[in-house]
Amino acid sequence: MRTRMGWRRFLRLRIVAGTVLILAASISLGAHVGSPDVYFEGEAGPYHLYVSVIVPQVIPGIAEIQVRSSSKDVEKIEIVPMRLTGAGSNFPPTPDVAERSTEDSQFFTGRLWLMEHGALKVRVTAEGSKGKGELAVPVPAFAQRTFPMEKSLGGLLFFLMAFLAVGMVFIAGAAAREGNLEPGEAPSPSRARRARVVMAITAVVVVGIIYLGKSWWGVEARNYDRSVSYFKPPIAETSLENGNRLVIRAKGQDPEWSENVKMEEVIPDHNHLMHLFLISTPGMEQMFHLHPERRDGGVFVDELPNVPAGHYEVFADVVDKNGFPWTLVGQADLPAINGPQLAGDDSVWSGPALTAMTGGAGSASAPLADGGKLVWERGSGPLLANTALTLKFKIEDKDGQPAKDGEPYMGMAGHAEIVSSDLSVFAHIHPAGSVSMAALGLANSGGMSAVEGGMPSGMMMSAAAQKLEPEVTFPYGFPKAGEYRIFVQIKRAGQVETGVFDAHVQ
Ligand SMILES: [Cu+2]
Repeated sequence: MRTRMGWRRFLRLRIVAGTVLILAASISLGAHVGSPDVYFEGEAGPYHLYVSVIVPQVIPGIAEIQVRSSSKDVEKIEIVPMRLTGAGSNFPPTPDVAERSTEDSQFFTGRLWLMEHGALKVRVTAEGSKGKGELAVPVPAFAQRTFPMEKSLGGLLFFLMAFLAVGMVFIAGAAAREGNLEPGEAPSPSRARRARVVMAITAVVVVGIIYLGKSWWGVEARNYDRSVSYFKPPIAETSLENGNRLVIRAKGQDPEWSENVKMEEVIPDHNHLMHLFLISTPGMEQMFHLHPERRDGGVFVDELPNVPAGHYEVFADVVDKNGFPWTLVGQADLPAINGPQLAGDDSVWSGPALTAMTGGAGSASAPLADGGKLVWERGSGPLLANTALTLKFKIEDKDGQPAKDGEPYMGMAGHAEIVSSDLSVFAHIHPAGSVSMAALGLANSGGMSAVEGGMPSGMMMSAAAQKLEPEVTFPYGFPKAGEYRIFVQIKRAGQVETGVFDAHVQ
């Protein structure tokens, strides 16, 4: 009886220890590099919402959801996680009600368990005086790294294990020696001998169980490590052919990646299968935003334009068939290249090297190629890491007037690329936020099919349809403190223009 109690405690300990390992083990990246949280702005029916999803450090883990309504008439927000595509994307579990802030009635927060890796979405339902509205925010969920177990916790668990193991041996011995003695009877020498044999056998069994436990632990930990490397940014292997043809091959950091994620099956994301960024390092004086073509075998190629010789960091955005966004990362050492004129949606910027900025409020401005400028309205106070922000840029023409000749660039009012000086962060964001536009299309089409051109219906703007406002905004949160360069790209009168800002984030 006592032995069975010991067993149960031992098993419970193993379960506790296993849970601790799993919880301690994971974290998550995403569409971008080093920028896993999701910032999104969009319409839930009649309500305009800013949604932040702070992804968990572990999968399974808890995501924090923050929703801000721009109007006062939202009474209730419900949130629920679902798969982005396939079975399950149309059959949500019961949603959670987000808690309304007592200080700020337009702000709602909630916590959701994300149970699996991969392309998920959080469906947000808003209810208020104008009725009900709904939107879905794509969330790439994955493990980012493995935490080592804390030394003190490991020591405590080891002590408990040793205590239980030794205890079990003695309990078994005592049971064999004294288990069915009459009251007052002393154990005979033969019973004592039998007890020693039982203790020896128990010791062997206990050591065996501990060994099996360790193997199981090892398998779990290895699986976890594999999933961490699976979701690390895949490698963009680059080579140069025929003088100016850049060839890009994708290779996962885990062998299974290349089996699951096929470049032949990536889906278009705002008009292109791949958005390729070449950024000269370390100064970031050159930035190319190009759109390679896919060849047989899932290889991407780009006929490079004129490129100064130098070392370039390569970031290549693709979205897999399940709507999971990947940024391939690589390097290219390029000679001076003479290539064709830029065409289509391709663009280039060159300018001064990244400068270390001191934090500060107010506005900053960046010159545009036609003599106009972009003015960043930063508001008051320093830029804070891990804080939901709206990056707002006014567009002025060469006379200092609000620009009236703005046009959509690849269907949107603007594109921004945010790169940290140490290259550990790369994010390609839009006025809808840090979500992949292709994933956003899937999230809001019931996950049934890819959306035309990789844009959510209703968000694709035709160039002729309207002249844009002389301002562009991007919801975003910087993932950590440091120096950043922000490339803001807009289109005016048929020309893509890029304004560049350096920012210090605290
Ligand atoms: Cu873009």
